Amino acid sequence: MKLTRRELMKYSAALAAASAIGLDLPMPKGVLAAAGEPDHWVKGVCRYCGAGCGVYTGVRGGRVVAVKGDKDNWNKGFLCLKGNFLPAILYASDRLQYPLLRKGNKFVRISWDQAMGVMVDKFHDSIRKNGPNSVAFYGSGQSYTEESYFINKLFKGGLGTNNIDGNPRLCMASAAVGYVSTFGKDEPMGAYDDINHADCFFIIGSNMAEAHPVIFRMLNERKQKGKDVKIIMADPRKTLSARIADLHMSFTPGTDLAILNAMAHVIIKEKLHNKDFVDKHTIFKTMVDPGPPPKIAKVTWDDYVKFLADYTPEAAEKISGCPAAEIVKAARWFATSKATMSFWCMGLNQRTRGVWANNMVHNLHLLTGQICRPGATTFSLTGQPNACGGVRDGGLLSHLLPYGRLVANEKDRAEMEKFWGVPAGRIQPKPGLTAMEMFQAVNSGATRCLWVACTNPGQSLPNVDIYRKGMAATDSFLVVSEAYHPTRTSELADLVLPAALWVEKDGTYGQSERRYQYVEKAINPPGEARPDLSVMIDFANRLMAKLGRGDEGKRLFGYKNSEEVWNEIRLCSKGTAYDFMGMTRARMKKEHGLQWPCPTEDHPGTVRRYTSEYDVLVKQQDPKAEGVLFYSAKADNNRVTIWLRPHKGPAEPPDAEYPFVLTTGRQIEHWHTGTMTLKVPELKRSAPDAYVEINPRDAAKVGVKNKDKVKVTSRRGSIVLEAKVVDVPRDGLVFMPMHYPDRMINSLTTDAYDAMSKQPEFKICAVKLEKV
Ligand SMILES: Nc1nc2c(c(=O)[nH]1)N[C@H]1C(S)=C(S)[C@@H](COP(=O)(O)OP(=O)(O)OC[C@H]3O[C@@H](n4cnc5c(=O)[nH]c(N)nc54)[C@H](O)[C@@H]3O)O[C@H]1N2
Ligand SMILES: Nc1nc2c(c(=O)[nH]1)N[C@H]1C(S)=C(S)[C@@H](COP(=O)(O)OP(=O)(O)OC[C@H]3O[C@@H](n4cnc5c(=O)[nH]c(N)nc54)[C@H](O)[C@@H]3O)O[C@H]1N2
Ligand code: SF4
Ligand SMILES: [Mo]
Repeated sequence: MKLTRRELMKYSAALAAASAIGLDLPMPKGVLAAAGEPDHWVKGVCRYCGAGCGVYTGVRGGRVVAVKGDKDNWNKGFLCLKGNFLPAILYASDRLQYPLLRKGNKFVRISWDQAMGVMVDKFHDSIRKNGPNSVAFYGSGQSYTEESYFINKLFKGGLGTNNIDGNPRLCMASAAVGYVSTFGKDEPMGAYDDINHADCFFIIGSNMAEAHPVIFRMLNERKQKGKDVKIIMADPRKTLSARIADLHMSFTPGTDLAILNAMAHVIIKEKLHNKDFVDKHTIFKTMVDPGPPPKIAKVTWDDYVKFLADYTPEAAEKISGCPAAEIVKAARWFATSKATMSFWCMGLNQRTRGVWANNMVHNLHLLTGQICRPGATTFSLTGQPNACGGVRDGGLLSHLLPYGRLVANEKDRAEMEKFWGVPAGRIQPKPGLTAMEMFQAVNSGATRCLWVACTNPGQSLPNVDIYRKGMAATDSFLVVSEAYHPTRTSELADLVLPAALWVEKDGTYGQSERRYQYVEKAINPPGEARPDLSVMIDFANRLMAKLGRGDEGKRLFGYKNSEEVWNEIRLCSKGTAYDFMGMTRARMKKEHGLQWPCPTEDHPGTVRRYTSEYDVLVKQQDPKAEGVLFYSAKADNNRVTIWLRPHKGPAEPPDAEYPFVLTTGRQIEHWHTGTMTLKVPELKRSAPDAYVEINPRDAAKVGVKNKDKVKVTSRRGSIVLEAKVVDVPRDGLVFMPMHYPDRMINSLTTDAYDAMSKQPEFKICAVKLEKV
């Protein structure tokens, strides 16, 4: 079956564009016909983005031959381009089938028993000689919840090290810290259903049309049906998403903090704020000293108003280049609509002021009371399919413990030690290494053994060349669990473990709207590839035995299957703000996703949190409560925080020598490092190679035409790519997609990171351009 690029783009445009509303879009013609009719369908979830579309996988003779969208799930049967072409990723010719051990410059096939033996010896040796903090695990927002929970328990509860972090540190850390610092607990309070009720959408730093296409489809549908619906899009590129906006605010990258404060300024000046809501539910805070430890002071409404005085729309225009009149218009629409919903993604999170930017979006909702009503909500779009479930909720970050608990909190540690049945004092009180610190520690030799699973840091880390050196070094031991080989990380490994992929194993995903969904196993993995969970259990038991703690190992890590892990996870969430005791495996198999809190088996799940109308936990906290109760902010008497956050620019603004800003991100066809989607012929044909996107005015200045070769150089490296001259980026900005393993764009990006979330600034660095 061959689809032309035109057919493909027509299909994806039809899905994304407003004109498609109401159309039922089946898979492009021919996909099914070529593969044959499935003999049965297995319920699951798409492998890719955090939108979490429900899918059915069609199996014929033990092979996946088709997927179709789940009509009974939130996505109503729709899938985007990537979702529709999922089967091909299972059958790529570079699927890894056997464990491989490095011998000099070569990899040799070994047995699983040998592989586990080598790995256990290395970790054991390192722990014995250098202590548990000499080993580390780098995980993923794409692993199943059971996998992430298990490995977190092994490292923090079994081995006594907090050196366990994951790629959500590159992705959702600023959103998570943003929710926690404003509301006291992580995760959005609203749901996709709010799209159906909102009259105004404020979308900042998200290219939904390409990165969350099926959510974008819902937005389009709302826009078609609601004549007065307004869409504001704040992005320095006029993206595919921005084309449907009523107001596209463009600005110099890294200056939107000034715009957000100016919107608050306008709202208060024009008395468009909701005084009752502010009085009843909020307090004001400012950071007096960043520390560490940070010094925070409570301040007053008057202090906030005074603080905002400098942020007139005109002042913000000077800083950002965004016209003052647009800022005023956006502020008015935001405040006066019946219900306003905000979306954001990496344009805010991947910034050295990512947490502040998140706080400032929340500020606007709190100031106007545009929250906790249908359509009124502040909604962070999640990137990966299980960044919420496995990593943020499950606590696979070096400062977290499961379900809202913190490593640094004595009571939380004691609670988890008791729950896990490990001695008091086992969980270390100091947060472990965050992603970038972990790879710095690999470089310095402080981390001797690193296990990387379900992520490809040898391509996806910022300023990647310096970290590749550490990963390749022979005196450290790098284990990579991968579905394919070679990747830009597995090529550096000492030991490569073959992983079962997606429907070759079972497990739970937790997605953007607090929706948990179960992926059922549909087929067997190829060769000797195994589910990561089974490898983790094997490793844990062998290592504990070698450490002389075999009995403890059996007690803590003696699970027989993922359901046993899931049942422990449910218990671990019980009584917390996450409570999903009601999500039994049997129920998850039947239902089409459930949103937490879901405390009992007869509970339908929670569409909106923190309001008595929808959230049972409100009355549990206070039987008399009516309406909004931010029980997440117990420490502040259920009051959430409006933060005074000043504007601060990026770590590396352009200058005379490096006059352009480089931003990086996504295309609709491909997923991250391309290991999966570049193996799908249709997607590869449609988007075969990286390019540098530059607008016609800048192209003329540099003297390049469309398709000319351009050398792009930052302070860290150079790359030569074809120019794509299109009027998408604003003046002074160029863009590159991140998906191509033989085009290492991360040789250029900066590893400067946000002091609070430790998330790097992938979105902004300074470059120069030369025609080759
Ligand atoms: N097709 C596809 N979809 C995906 C993924 C994928 O790899 N491919 N990955 C998933 C993952 S893990 C993630 S995290 C998401 C990411 O989803 P998005 O964040 O929506 O995608 P990006 O392309 O990374 O960046 C979004 C936008 O940020 C803008 N931006 C750059 N600088 C600034 C700034 O200073 N301010 C503002 N406001 N905006 C700025 C860029 O111009 C860009 O259009 O996508 C998910 N979905
Ligand atoms: N320049 C630039 N760089 C970026 C970003 C950016 O915007 N710009 N965005 C950042 C963000 S938001 C993210 S989320 C990261 C993503 O970066 P990565 O996580 O490094 O990218 P992926 O390609 O998703 O890597 C997942 C790997 O797991 C493998 N895999 C798939 N399924 C399984 C499985 O079940 N088990 C195992 N063991 N392996 C499996 C895949 O083959 C793939 O190699 O990239 C970050 N890097
Ligand atoms: S929108 Fe995301 S979850 Fe849905 S089909 Fe596309 S990639 Fe998969
Ligand atoms: Mo991400």
